[in-house]
Amino acid sequence: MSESTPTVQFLTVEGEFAPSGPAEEYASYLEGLTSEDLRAFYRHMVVIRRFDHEGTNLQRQGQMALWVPSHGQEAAQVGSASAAKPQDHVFPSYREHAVGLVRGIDVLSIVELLRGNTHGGWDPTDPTNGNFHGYTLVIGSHTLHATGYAMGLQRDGVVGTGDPEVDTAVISYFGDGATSQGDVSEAFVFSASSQTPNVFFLQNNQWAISVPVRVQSRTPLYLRSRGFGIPSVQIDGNDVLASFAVTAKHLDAARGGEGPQFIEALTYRIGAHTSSDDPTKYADPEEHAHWVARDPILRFEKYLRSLGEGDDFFAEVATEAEDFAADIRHRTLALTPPSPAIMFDNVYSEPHPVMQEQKLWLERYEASFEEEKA
Ligand SMILES: Cc1ncc(C[n+]2csc(CCOP(=O)(O)OP(=O)(O)O)c2C)c(N)n1
Ligand SMILES: [Mg+2]
Repeated sequence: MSESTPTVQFLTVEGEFAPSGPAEEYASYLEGLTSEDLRAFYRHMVVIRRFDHEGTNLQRQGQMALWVPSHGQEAAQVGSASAAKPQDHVFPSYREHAVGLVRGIDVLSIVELLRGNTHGGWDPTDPTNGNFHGYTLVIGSHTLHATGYAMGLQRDGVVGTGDPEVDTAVISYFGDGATSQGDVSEAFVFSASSQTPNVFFLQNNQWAISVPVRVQSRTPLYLRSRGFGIPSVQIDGNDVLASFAVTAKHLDAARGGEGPQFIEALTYRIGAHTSSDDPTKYADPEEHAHWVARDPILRFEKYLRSLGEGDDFFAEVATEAEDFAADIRHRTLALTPPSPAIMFDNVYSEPHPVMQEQKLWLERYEASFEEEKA
């Protein structure tokens, strides 16, 4: 990895293929991509953006308590997630809708989680969920979970065997604000000490709610891991090819037993932090416009057109995204509230007398309303 600052970029803002920064170190990872892979990158980015807008709409219509937008971060997420192998494990924070889509979860379960219908959303141990672990709202805490999981993989003997079907890595996603948390520093310490197969993927979207990144760090964030002995690289996070190639290479290194790796993807949170936030109170409209001009989807569309992709394909994807959003809306409106009694079910792994007592109390309490009516 390069010691100098240049950011890895393959696609310019205008969608031209012009590798810059230490891009050459990663170029071979693009060679295996087929035109079907490139179309899938585009399709995933467009579908998840439409899903994200539907999420905001549904929250505004009272269908969810909260929505966490991902608009603007599609290339960072789709590129990196597409670089992971099926056996790899993924530890997201709470904005990684596109990563979940690529890993194969039914993203309706994100809606169910934010609606309060479920406590966890999806079961990460279910093989159909792509080793996509639960969303984590406690900032940075899951970098420790990811490190612990990677230490477990070492003990299972599935790191550095040289067998591409066996070797496994862990990728964790977190934000610029999270790098100020002690948990992330602790994860770096344990990961570097044990040389675990972790890729730490930072989406620097320039904001931690209303706190801009410049207030949180005097140095570029990709430099932070180096003091812990973790090599790092900064990429243009709005370039899906950079995100794919760089993550693919560093996941390979992690699986191969070369220890932890850190990637800082420069991107931007185009929307609000959550549906409870109003960025017009603190965000600079000029900065916003600067990043809108660097939109990851438009850039990739220009690139695909330059390769000969025509209107039919883009129209087909637009229709697919509309249908996807309509299906999410339809299934959200069909959700029924769960029984309040399920809140006791997974507090402990085994039945517990205090939980049992509280569950019975709630049942009697609920039944008292029926008695009142009778
Ligand atoms: C330990 C902890 N402290 C504070 C919060 C409140 N909080 C929620 S999101 C957030 C900002 C996180 O910013 P960043 O890591 O950049 O991620 P982003 O939301 O930008 O994706 C904060 C401080 C929290 N959820 N957990
Ligand atoms: Mg942030």
